[in-house]
Parts: sequence; structure tokens; C-alpha cells
Amino acid sequence: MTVKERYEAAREMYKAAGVDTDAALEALAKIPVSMHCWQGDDVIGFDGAGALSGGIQATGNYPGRARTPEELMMDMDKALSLIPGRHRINLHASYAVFEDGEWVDRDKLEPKHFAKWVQFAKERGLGIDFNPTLFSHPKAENATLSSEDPEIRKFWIDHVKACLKISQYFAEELGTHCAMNIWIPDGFKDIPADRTAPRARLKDSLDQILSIDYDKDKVFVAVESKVFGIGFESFTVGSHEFYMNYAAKNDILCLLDSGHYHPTEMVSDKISSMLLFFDKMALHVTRPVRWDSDHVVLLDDETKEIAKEIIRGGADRVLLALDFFDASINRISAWVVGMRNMQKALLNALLLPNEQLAKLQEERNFTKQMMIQEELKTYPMGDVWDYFCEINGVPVKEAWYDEVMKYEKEVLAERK
Ligand code: RNT
Ligand code: ZN
Repeated sequence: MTVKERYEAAREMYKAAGVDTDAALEALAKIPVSMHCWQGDDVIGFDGAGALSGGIQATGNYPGRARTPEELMMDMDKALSLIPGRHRINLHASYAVFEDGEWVDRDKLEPKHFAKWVQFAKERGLGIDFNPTLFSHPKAENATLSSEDPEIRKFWIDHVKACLKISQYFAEELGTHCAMNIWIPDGFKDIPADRTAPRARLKDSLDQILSIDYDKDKVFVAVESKVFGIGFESFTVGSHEFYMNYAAKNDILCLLDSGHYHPTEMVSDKISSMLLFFDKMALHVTRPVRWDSDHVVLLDDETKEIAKEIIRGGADRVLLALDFFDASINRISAWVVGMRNMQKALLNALLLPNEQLAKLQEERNFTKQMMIQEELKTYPMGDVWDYFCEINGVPVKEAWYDEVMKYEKEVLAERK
């Protein structure tokens, strides 16, 4: 059977279950996922930062890490060529591309330092999302936006202000919004004596940053909380409550990272609440494993549940990005697996009779609701997915792996 024949058979099966597969594919094609550049080089960047800091870690030393902007762009191109649909890319400020021996510190960054990325995105029809980088820097050794040292704090405030301008530049150049997400590592290893003062300083820093003039229709500022970091086990300044309240009061967005909560606390359950109070929200989809939060996204239950909530809440209201960094496997494969899994999870959600299921819940017919939810799990979603890959001109099933291995041999192996 051809891919198309398999799809046609699946279409009939889904139709009988009240699901329109053509509509699902059309909807899936319209959902962009922001692919994070930092999987390609173990979050190192190009501004000479050296070791990764801030309580996050990329472990492993699989050969072939991208070391230059050219290499990273090439690798991202390879990954994107194996992922169906049109997407976005997500950059960190530490990925500025300096030319002719120029170098400026992070508080002095300007749009021109990202011109190469704009060119890259323009040529491929991609949008760009952005992140100030408040780690892996000598001035981030202790604290950043919550620092007790006024000079350090000013440096980081200036950095984020510079990033706001760069974000607006991306939006204007590319004709699509730019989501600018702020995450800081600030916190304490052990029980703090004063939780309020650092949080008050973070609040004031954010106020100062947002006081500059920027176009709110183009730049969507988000704040990302985290329950702990390595070396910040007891306290983080930017906790969930802190940012949720800050975002609500100041009309910016919350970004929920699926690896940043207690192990039994699920981001999938938070989305509906956020969307009742905010017009939009942002996500970092990742996979938490014990204390670590940044494993490659799999097609697991929580990713599927997150996708269902995105579809039910309105995909245009959720700014969807991935966030993981695995240095122990082929990095392009990590991107492709993570991106394709996110899309498969979205497709899975689109192939549910969501209205019917909601109605059964309203009728308290939990017996039938459970029956349908479980029976649909063995419907031929893979045939629909394969067809989606085929019509989008990317390899079907595991055929993409051979291309990654070929690239590894021909390109990555040369990077000594
Ligand atoms: C860290 C946060 C943050 C980073 C990236 C590199 O715990 O998740 O989003 O992973 O910005
Ligand atoms: Zn994150």
C-alpha cells in the first residue's frame, strides 16, 4: 500500500469515529513550533562565554557540535529539512554574530549583531523568537536582575532592554511577532534568610525594563519561572507565583516550561487556567527526568496531554517552543525527534472527537468518555502522520535517520 492509500483507509476509520482527518492536517500545517538554536551547540553561543552556568547543564560529548554561526545555521537547515511544515526559530542573545573582529558585551548588543540571523530567517520564511541570556557570563556569577550589587543589576537591565529592541527589529524585519522570553537563574543553594528583598529587586528590574517604549503588538514579552536549579535547590527568585502575578499585573505573558515544576505537577493542567486569565501564553516543551529538566521531547503521555490542551484552548493563543539540550546523541537527530514528536502530539489531539468528548463529560457519561478515549489510542494515527510528511515533502517514518547519518559522516565528522 502507498502512503496515500494507507491515509485513505485511515480517513474512513476516523470518519466513522466522527473525526475529519483532512481538517486535522490543515490545522496541523498552521501550527508553528519554535525550534531552539541551543540544542545545536550545547547552549554555548558565540559571544565567548565559555562554560555553561546558571544551574543548567548539557551533558555528553557526542562529536560534531556546531562551533560557528555558519555551522549552526547549516545544522538547523538540515534539521528543518526533515521536519514537516513551516516553523520558527528561537535564539538566545549569546548567539550574536560579530563581524570583523568586533565584540561587545551583552549590555551593548544591537540589532546589527543579529543581521545574519534575519537574513537566514528571511530566506527561509521563518519567524524568530528571542531570549536575553542571563547566564554563562562573569557578571552572572552570583545573581542578575535580583542582584544586591547595583552595577550588576544595571548591566543586566541594560541587557534585557537591548534585547527588547532586537526583538522588535526581528518582528519588523520578518513581519511576524517575536516572543521574547526572560529566564534568570537567580536563587540560593540553601535556606534564605530573606526571600522578599531579592524578589523586590527583580520586580523593580522588570519594571525598569518594561518602561522603555516598545511595540506590544510585535513583541510579546514573557517571563519563565523555575522551581529550582543545580546549586539553587532551596530557592529561586523567579518562582511561579512571582511571575504569574507579575505577568497578570503588567500585561505580559507567562511562559511555562514543562520541566520547571514539581515532578507530579503537570503543565498540561495549568494551560486552561492560564488561558482563562490571559489572552496568550507561552510554553517551553521539554522532558523532565528526576532533577533534570531538559531531555529530548518524546511522544509521551504528558506531551500528548499538553498538545490536547493547546488544541482545545486555541493553538493561536499558545506560543509554542521547545527547550532541551542533549549532548550525548546526534544533535540534529535530537531536534528532529523533538520537533516531530511535538507535531505528532498535536496531530493526536487534532484526531480526537474533542467536542463529542466534552459533551460526554457534561452529560457525566464517563463510561463512554473513557471508552472512546481508550479506543482511539489504537487508531492509525501513524498513517495520517506519514501522509502529512509526504505532502510536506519530508522523509516518511524513519527514513530521515539515514539523511542525518549521511550528514554526520560527511559534515559533522569533519569537525574535530
Ligand atoms: C532553564 C530554562 C531556560 C533555558 C534556555 C536556554 O532552566 O528552561 O529556558 O533552558 O533559555
Ligand atoms: Zn525553558
